[in-house]
Amino acid sequence: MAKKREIKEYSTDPAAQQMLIRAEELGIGTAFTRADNMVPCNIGGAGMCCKQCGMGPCRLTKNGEVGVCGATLDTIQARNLTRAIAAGGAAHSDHGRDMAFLLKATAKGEAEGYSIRDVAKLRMVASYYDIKVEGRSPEEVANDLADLYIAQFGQQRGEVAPAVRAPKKRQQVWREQKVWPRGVDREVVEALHRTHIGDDQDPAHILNHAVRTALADGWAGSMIATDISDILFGTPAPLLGQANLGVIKEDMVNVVVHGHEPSMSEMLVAASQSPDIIAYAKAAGAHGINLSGICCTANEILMRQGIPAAGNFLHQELSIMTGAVEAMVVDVQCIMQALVGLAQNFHTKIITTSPKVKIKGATHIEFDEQKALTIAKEILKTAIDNFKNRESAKVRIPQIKESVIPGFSHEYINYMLGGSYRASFRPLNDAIMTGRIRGVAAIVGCNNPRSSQDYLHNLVVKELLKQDVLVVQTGCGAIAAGKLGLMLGEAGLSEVGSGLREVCETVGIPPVLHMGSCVDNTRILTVLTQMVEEGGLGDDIDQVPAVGLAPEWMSEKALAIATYCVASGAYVIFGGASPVSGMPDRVSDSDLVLKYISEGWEKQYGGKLEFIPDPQEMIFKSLEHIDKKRAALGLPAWEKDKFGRSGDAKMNELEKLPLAEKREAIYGLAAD
Ligand code: NFS
Repeated sequence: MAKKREIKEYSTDPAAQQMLIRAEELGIGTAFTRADNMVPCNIGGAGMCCKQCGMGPCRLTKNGEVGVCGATLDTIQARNLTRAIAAGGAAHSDHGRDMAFLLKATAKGEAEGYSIRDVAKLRMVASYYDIKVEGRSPEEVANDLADLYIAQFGQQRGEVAPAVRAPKKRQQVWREQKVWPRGVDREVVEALHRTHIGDDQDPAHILNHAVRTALADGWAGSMIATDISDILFGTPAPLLGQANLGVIKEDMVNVVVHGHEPSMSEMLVAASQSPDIIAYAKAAGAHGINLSGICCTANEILMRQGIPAAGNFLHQELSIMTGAVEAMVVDVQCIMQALVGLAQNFHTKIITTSPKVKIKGATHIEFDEQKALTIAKEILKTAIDNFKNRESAKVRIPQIKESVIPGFSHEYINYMLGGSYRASFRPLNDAIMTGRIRGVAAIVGCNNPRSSQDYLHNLVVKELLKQDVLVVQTGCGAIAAGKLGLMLGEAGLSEVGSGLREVCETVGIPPVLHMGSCVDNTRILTVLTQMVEEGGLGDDIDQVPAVGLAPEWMSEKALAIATYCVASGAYVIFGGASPVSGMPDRVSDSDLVLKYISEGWEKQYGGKLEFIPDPQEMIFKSLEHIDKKRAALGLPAWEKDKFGRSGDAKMNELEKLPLAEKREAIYGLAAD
């Protein structure tokens, strides 16, 4: 029986709560209420349903039961999980492919409005693959790099190139386990082939290919996407931005950009700043044009351009509910079909732009990189023309927003720790080795309306910060922390453990570092690799005191990310329900796959994937793992309040002393 939750159970975000009250007033359904009405299928949810052929679907709910073809439960679960990972990896990687084509077109001067903004990054990336950079123009280098990257998708044999950036020991593990991806498309196709009726029927063997497919995502498709986004749009560095629905402005034409690929959103940003578009908006009676983002597109333009984020995944419907959005422009991924129906209650136009994504009832203005700026202007003019249709009586914008400082690329972290001439991860490693920083947690991933929006994300973040764990974030998790004000230098520090606070104060960083979109989880792989290479924290990623968490996961992409992180050596904890939980209370051995991706993968890769719904247990297991890794490295056990006697805290204390004592303590000057 469906249970209707209270509004405060839907979301911990006060802006979201205001909009959900508004939705109730208007009688409009949202993902939150649909989640109440749609009780999830407990058989499919546990991975116990096979619908791979027309003899089924087969639901295996009794001991020893098999499908019509004889497939056992663990084979079915392995197939289901592998297909999800393949779909998630395909989504990221197809984004990477389009970026590679865009780089090629830009190098050849065929992409209107795009240029190579970060030549230093281009040269650095090219040098990983021995592409000649000396004496060549950026376009020549970019052309070669684009060719090499495009080839990673269709490569049939050998090893995908970007994975050579992993620690040497990790590369050996992949070779021994025979999971080094050959080519991105090949692994995805083979995942679909192997999981077809009557193919691979050894669960461990199927899951090994899931690993290879996920690695093709993390160490190729997604890594390519991140590299090229930085090359074309600039490697992120900290800047000031804002997050939450309060960024929507009543007196402006509001355009919300939602989806994933920066190729389109960056061009909309450029178009929105052009004088002719601003004049067009003013002529329509608005004060100007105001762009904001949802989901990973929000992260892309927030961290590079400071364009505000209207919110994360569950804010997509709520932003339209403000009644002040002239157009929501979408490209690919995480776009709810419900948007079109919802928008009909207001004047908002839903504009699809990708040749891959159309939604019935939406306006389709197809994006084409050869005429990108022209099309971006056309999209914005469509939004401006819609301004006159806004009904002011329907406008309710929650006046809630927070400042955020995003943009912590691995290049910037490196620079920030050592300056231009001594850029290095040494200070970070040293802080971990002394115990000022206990370990690192990457807290990433989606919102899921089955749990209270942002609750798990922010609870886990805040508790780990108290324990001196440095937090890095991407995706919708990053926006959750941003909305709460945890991504500002001073704002979060009052709640941070004394050792971590000391490091943050000394270096001048927030305790929660925004590292970008979900595709940018590859930046975390790079950081971990650089920490290993810096020395003192072991010789492979699985030895670093670090964990990855996705407390509110829901997408197949999240499963692909989890798997490539595990295969890179990380302990990954997901909140919510496991897609392969089985029903161990009713069907013995229905958790074989669940155990395999934890204990089995740990033996092979040193990393493991676990699903832990209880946040306190999530936190406990994270700390236990970090401490275990510290002990294995021979590092001192973490001690609460051992540090924190230097930095701002000490100076503040000294400031309170009488002048003579202060002179002595600070400057070593003897009292007169
Ligand atoms: Ni990631 Fe980004 Fe958000 Fe989840 Fe969707 S936007 S790619 S999948 S919901 S974090």
